[in-house]
Amino acid sequence: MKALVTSENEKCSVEEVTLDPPKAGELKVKMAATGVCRSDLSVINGGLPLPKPIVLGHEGAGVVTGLGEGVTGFSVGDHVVLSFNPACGHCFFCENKLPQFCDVAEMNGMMIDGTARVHRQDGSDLGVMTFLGCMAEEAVIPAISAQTIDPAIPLDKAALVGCGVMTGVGAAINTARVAPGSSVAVFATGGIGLSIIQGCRIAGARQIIAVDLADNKLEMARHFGATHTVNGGSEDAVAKCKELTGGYGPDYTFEAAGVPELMAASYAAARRGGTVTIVGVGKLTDTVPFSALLLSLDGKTVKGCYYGDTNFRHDFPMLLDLYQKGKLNLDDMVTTTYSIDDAPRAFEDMEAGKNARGVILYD
Ligand code: CXF
Ligand code: ZN
Repeated sequence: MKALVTSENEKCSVEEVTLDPPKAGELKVKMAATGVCRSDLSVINGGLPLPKPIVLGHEGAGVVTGLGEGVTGFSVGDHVVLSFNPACGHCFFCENKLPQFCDVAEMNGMMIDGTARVHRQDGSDLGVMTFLGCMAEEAVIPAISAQTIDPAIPLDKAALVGCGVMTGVGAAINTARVAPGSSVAVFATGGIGLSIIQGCRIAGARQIIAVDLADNKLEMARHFGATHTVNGGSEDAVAKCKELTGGYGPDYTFEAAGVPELMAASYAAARRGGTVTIVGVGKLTDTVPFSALLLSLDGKTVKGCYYGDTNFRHDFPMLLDLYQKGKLNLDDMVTTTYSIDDAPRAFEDMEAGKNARGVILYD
């Protein structure tokens, strides 16, 4: 089968690889669609330090074509959305209702049992991103990383729920718990930021301020529910957020780019007692300075957000139900589709800021 692989000396390329059958507790999935996320790019450029060579892809949906020994709750033909974090149900985090942090195994490119299912033509092992490696025609994945969905839902839209949409909408409704009638500001309006905006809209926010440097992104932000837009290149975004909220600042602010200066701006913009949610995935060595005085005096809450604090078994079907009811717009999130052969171009388009989401489709 074909898979998109990144190696030590090259960005990424499509390779012909072999895939083992599923072992105990695993599923084989014929991929229908895989979203292209900034974290895939981070694996390529080393920002996310996963061992290479590795098959990219962690935001996907497809159809179950095989079951490993002992798998229950899935059948061949089931439509599934993949989660980039497994949920074993038994570890410390799963038992404490924090399945987004399930640590059943180390995320090091191998499967949960420490071995590989994907191999190069010479027989050598290939890792897979987040136990999935779903930028490939087929994937063998842990059953505890999959959720069945209503087969009526188009898989190219369902795929987005596997990372970007879950992360963004979850940041608004699970992490920040945006209240109806509130004011929010979203700093950076790529795929995650647009999903945060949608989450805030669904939660009933009254005022949604989108901040970005690119006017095309701000236009998209309006389309998905922003009530105000601020171009941070030509305006002082923090001052503008305050001006638009009676001088106080929004009740909730979100950072969605992983950039320290934007994290500081989202902290500065929030009103006293407000909630600042950091969703962007920055660099391990980057730091954000806070005033030691104002941290106390302004009483703001700073929350980190991983995977929209999701319990994916509950949240994937919930988001897709919102989609089916016309409340969550996934259709317009998919702005360009690519064949697997064309997938490297999706990363060029991402760096050029062209897409809300690019999606790879398979035959
Ligand atoms: C990432 C977070 C770190 C592991 C891979 C996925 N999240 C979203 O893109
Ligand atoms: Zn992602």
